Amino acid sequence: MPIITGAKVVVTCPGRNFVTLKIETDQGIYGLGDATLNGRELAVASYLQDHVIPCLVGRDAHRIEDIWQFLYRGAYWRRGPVTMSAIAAVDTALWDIKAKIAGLPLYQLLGGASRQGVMVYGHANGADIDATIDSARDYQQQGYRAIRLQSGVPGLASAYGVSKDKYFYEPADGDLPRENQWSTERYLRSVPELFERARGVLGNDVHLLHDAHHRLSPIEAGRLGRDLEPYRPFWLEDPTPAENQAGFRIIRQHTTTPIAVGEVFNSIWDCKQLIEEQLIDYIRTTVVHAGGITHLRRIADFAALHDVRTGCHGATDLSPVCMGAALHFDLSVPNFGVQEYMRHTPETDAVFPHAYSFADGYLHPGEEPGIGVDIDEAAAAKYPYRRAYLPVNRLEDGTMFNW
Ligand code: CS2
Ligand code: MG
Repeated sequence: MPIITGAKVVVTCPGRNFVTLKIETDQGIYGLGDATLNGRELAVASYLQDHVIPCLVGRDAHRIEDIWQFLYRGAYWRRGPVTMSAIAAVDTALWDIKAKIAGLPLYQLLGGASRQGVMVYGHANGADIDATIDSARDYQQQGYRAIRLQSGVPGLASAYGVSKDKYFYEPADGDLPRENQWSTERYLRSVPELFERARGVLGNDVHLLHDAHHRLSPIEAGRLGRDLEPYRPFWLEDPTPAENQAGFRIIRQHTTTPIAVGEVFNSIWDCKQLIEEQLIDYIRTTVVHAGGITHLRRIADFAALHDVRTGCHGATDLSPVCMGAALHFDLSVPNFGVQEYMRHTPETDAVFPHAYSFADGYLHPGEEPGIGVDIDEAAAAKYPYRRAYLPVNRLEDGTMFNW
């Protein structure tokens, strides 16, 4: 059995911060886990370095479930994004080790492939509707079968998901939180026009998605969902903050537009009511923030009982280590829906060489043993941590709001 001999936390910033856990064993085989929590990276790095790693040394790396339970129950202070990201990193690294020792790509240990590839969605965005549709046509020409549309809002200086760069979207960009201004009324007027014009240009054979990014009330979300129904969106994401899971009953009363929620969730308990009352159609939890492969499989199986499919988060602030692990999960999970795919920059890809590849609108994790992602520690060392925050939002009257 492979004994854990040590572990290290690698913090690097090739354009944005990433936190990676590397667990080493007495068989010379190591595993990687993503531990990146955008805007709070050092909290997870310390949780791992100062509290988790001392407990790992000497343990049997094959005992993934036992170590998961030890870290979850043994923390006493259960759940939360920091704790569950740390547990996720350990879990992912141990699955990486197990698969490497077995000489198999991780998906083979999760039940084998359930599909030939993982359908992904790209991020079309622009300062206005015309620019957003141009961006969407670019993604369609690249072969994407699913495209998210995020456009600037007339009268607002900024809106969620609109990137300064053509392809790479990174929201955490200030060494103190940048203050944006928001108007739900302006936003609600602009999205139906975006979708009407996009459908007219892109046609009906491409899935179109949209992220409301926690900014509506349930009744506003019901109205937007109903306004978008003629354009058949694949999903409306994060329509309203999801602490109040019962609030989604109001959305369901007003629209058949599919709902996707969960990228900020970190355990099955955050989404239990949403799933069992079928208040959502896609669960967005992902490997790095929801306790790793082990817990994500539990969430997916619970979702499958209630006709809810997966739609894992895959933003640039989730490292290629998370993307690689997620793709093995996606390839195998029976109730797969779609995988988000915000491409990383060339600098990031150089720090994290990986086996996954894109073709014809699908990603595939590759056939390398393990998760098929590595870290070049010499390259990582070239990019020291740089504090960065996600923006905050205020309404036009100055009221603090949701970003
Ligand atoms: C977004 C993310 O990808 C998404 O759906 O909600 O870009 C999110 O804003 C970032 O991951 C926050 O760090
Ligand atoms: Mg989102």
